[in-house]
Amino acid sequence: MVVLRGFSPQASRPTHPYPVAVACRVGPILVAWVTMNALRLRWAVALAMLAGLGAGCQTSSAPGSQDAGAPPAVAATAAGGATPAGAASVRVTLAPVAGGFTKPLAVTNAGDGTGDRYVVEQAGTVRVIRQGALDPRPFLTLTNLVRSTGNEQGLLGLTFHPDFKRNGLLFVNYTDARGNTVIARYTAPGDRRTADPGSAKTVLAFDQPFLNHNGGMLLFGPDSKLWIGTGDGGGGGDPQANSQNAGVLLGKLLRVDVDVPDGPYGIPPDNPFVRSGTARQEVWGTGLRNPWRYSFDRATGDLWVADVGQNSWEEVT
Ligand SMILES: [Ca+2]
Repeated sequence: MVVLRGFSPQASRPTHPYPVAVACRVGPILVAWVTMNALRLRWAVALAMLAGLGAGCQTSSAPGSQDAGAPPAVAATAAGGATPAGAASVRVTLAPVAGGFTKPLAVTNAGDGTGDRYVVEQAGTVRVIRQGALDPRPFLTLTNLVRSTGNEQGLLGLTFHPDFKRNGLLFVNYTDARGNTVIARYTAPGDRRTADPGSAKTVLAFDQPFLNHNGGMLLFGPDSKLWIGTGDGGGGGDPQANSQNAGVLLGKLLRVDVDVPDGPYGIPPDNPFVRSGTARQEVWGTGLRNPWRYSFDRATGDLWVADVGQNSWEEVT
């Protein structure tokens, strides 16, 4: 995990060098309230738990992935085995909220004040928990577009426009029938209770050289820009050296502006590579392997990134 301070377009400076070993399997528990005393550890562990729910922590058949599942427990340890400051006071409570899902890998809300929670199923369905009960009617079904045969493929990310209540816009990230990445915008018309599968507008699409490391996270930052996490393309050990190559979209955090009148997105003028002659201007951060989940700290704006490790460690850096 990498912590990026203040989301300014400067080189990141890791400030919390302690890995967090977390549950990679939480059994039937899908949605859990995580209550801890330390604000930042709360986010770190919550993020890492989501990472564990998804492809990054599953035992993978993909080449180069040896991210075997860990026991269903949460603990925090520092590099070298020491306990990080504050970890002793961490308390975690898990409670089942809803069940009956198939390969759920993300849960989010629309920021619309309803309290509804949206659950992403890997095969391509978005379900909704309304007032504590699972709505039998899917919010969005994309199973006809999504390929999820690979362990790390599928409908991998969902986020709602900050002004969703007014404009009904949401964004998804999935691997298509050919295994390539598609980021698309959909609209939930009217009462917003379902999204229209015919409303798709492709925002960004790019090829995937291997089945694994497809990233998939989407999130609007406090800057109202869309942050897109991309894996290094896969294969194990980044054989194409994509992650450090700012000229490609793989192995990156991307930052784009979807609130533009022309085209699917614009480039924020303060992106770090806008004046580079060789880098992709969408790129905000390089050197990532498979940033499966990330979140902005609501108190500080810090960006926490869970970047799936190669073999031995899932890290907080
Ligand atoms: Ca891939």
